[in-house]
Formats: sequence, structure tokens, C-alpha cells
Amino acid sequence: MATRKTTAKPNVSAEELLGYYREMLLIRRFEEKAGQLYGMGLIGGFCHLYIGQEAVVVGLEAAAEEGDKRVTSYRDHGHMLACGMDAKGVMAELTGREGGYSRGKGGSMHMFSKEKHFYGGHGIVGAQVPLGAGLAFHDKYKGNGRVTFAYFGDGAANQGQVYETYNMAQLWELPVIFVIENNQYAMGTSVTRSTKSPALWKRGEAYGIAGEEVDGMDVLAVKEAGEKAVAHCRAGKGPYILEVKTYRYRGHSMSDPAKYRTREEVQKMREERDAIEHVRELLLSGKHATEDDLKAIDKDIKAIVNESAEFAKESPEPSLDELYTDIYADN
Ligand SMILES: Cc1ncc(C[n+]2csc(CCOP(=O)(O)OP(=O)(O)O)c2C)c(N)n1
Ligand SMILES: [Mg+2]
Repeated sequence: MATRKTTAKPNVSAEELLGYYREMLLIRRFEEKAGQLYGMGLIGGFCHLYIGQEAVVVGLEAAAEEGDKRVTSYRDHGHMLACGMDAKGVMAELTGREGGYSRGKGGSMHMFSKEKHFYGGHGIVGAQVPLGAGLAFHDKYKGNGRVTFAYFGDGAANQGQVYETYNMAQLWELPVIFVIENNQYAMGTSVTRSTKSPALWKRGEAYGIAGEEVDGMDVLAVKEAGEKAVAHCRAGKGPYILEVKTYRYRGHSMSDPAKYRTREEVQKMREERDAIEHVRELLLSGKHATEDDLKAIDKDIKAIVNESAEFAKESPEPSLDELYTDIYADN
């Protein structure tokens, strides 16, 4: 990927840019804190951090409207924060406490919020893709104009169920945006090792689904592409594919020998392509904010994240009775 230019786009207000900066920073600091709590033994099981990929979900949430739905994989903390779920509830779920979004029974990979239209959090690679089409089917049936964002990875993009879903979604003209977060690796397997056709956005062509590739380290580019995809879906034209090129800085999960890439590769992405640094430069060079303004935001975010960690440590473990709840649908 080429190094991008750092001049502010004229159609973006200072307020918008500051909002994206805040939201991306919240995800990054939250994930760093989650990494620390994991190291301290306060979080158990799997924990997949989103550090590096923040511009994807923040850009797409900027294109969404109230009532739109989202569903994603196990790398889900960023999606929850970006759609407005409370950092305290997410962190407490990570520590397996009663104050968590699944009352401590779901952990990192299994959280939901009906209120924020967040449908998980799914540990089975690719499983959320047909679920996303199902959510979109509901909205099409109801004729409510809503759109679903179904996020999945480059590795998941090689799954059979994705293509069955493409076929049905196009056939039924479902309002679903298939967002491929191409962070270049599936656990330790690079895209170039797993496929001879790395243009994942083109794979809808066989089904008649339009798609495009987006620079996922540029929140403004993601937002613009998101708006186009949303307009396509809301106009009743069926699904759309966005392949968002991004990068994760941390390991796949919390234990990752990282033998599949060099430290230099990671370092280069951090130094030259970081999405938060990009917005920071836009804010400063466009004189939309001063260093002090940004420091104040950093301080604010730190306080929110620290508060979430305190809450997550203090919230009690779920009672044994919780074993018997959330098993059957409540009528
Ligand atoms: C059906 C299934 N197969 C294998 C796994 C183990 N697994 C977990 S994550 C993962 C890699 C997926 O990579 P990608 O779709 O690129 O998403 P990323 O982790 O990069 O966000 C694999 C193989 C699984 N959870 N489910
Ligand atoms: Mg991947």
C-alpha cells in the first residue's frame, strides 16, 4: 500500500474528524487494557484484539444509521464499542462477571446487544455471514429500510457457506453489506498462501454482486465506501461487498508465536500506515485541533478505559442460578 497524503479533505468537519479520533482511540486503549488484564490472569479463554483495524469499524459506523444491524466474528470488541455499547459492560464480560453484556457467560467472543442491534460475537469462522443474511432477510420482509453489516475475515472468505450466502442474498436482493476485513492473515496463514485469487471483493461477480476494495487504514475512505454501499442496499439493489484492506498489530489471539511475519513488517505498518496517526495528522495540519486538545481527549479516553477495568474487576462473578437462564427464547 502506498503512503497516503495527509491533507485534510475539505468536506470533513473538525467535529467529525475529532469524533473518529476519539472512537478509534477508545478502541485502541480499551484493547491495550484488555491485553493487560489478560496478562494479569483476570481474563481467561480466548481474546482476539482489534488493534490496528480501528478505522474499519469506525468508518463504517459513520455510514450507518439508527436501527442498522451488525454481526461479526470473535474479533469483536471494537465493533461493540463503535456501535455505542458501554465499555464497562464489554470489559466485565471479558473478565466473566455479572456486569458483562452476557452476564459473564459469554466472554470475549459471545456478546450481544439488542438495543444497539449488535448480534455477536461468533467463534466459528464464517458462521456470522449467513446469520447476517438472515438479519437482512428480516428487514427486507418487514420493509423497514434497515441495512445489515456482516463482517468477516480474509480467512473466512474462503469458506463455502460464504458463497451459498452470496447466492441467496443476491437472489433475494437482501440489504446486507458483506464487509471483508482483510488484515492479511488468518491466524498464521497469509492471504497469498491461502488463495491464488487474492482480490476478495471480486468474488461476488459470479453471483452478480457488486464490490470494491477500500483502504482500511483511512477512516475517511472507509466511510465514503460505506455510504456508497449503504445507499446501494437502501435503494433495494441487494447486497454489496466491501473488501477493506487493514492490518492487525498484535497476535491472532493472546498466544501467537508470530513466526509468519517479521517484526519489521509490523513496525513499518505502524509507522507509515497507522489509522489513528493519520487522523491526528489531519487534525493538526488542518488546524482543527491543537496538541493540547488531543491530549485532553487522550486523558478522557484513559479515564473511560480505567473506569471500565475497575468495574470489570469489582463486578461479582455470576451466581449459580445464571446457569439456568438464557437457554430458551423468552416469549
Ligand atoms: C470453522 C472454524 N475453523 C477453524 C477455526 C479456528 N480459527 C479461529 S480464527 C481462524 C482464522 C480466521 O482468520 P480470518 O477470517 O482472516 O479472521 P481474523 O482472525 O484475521 O480476524 C481460525 C482458522 C474456527 N474457529 N472455526
Ligand atoms: Mg484475517
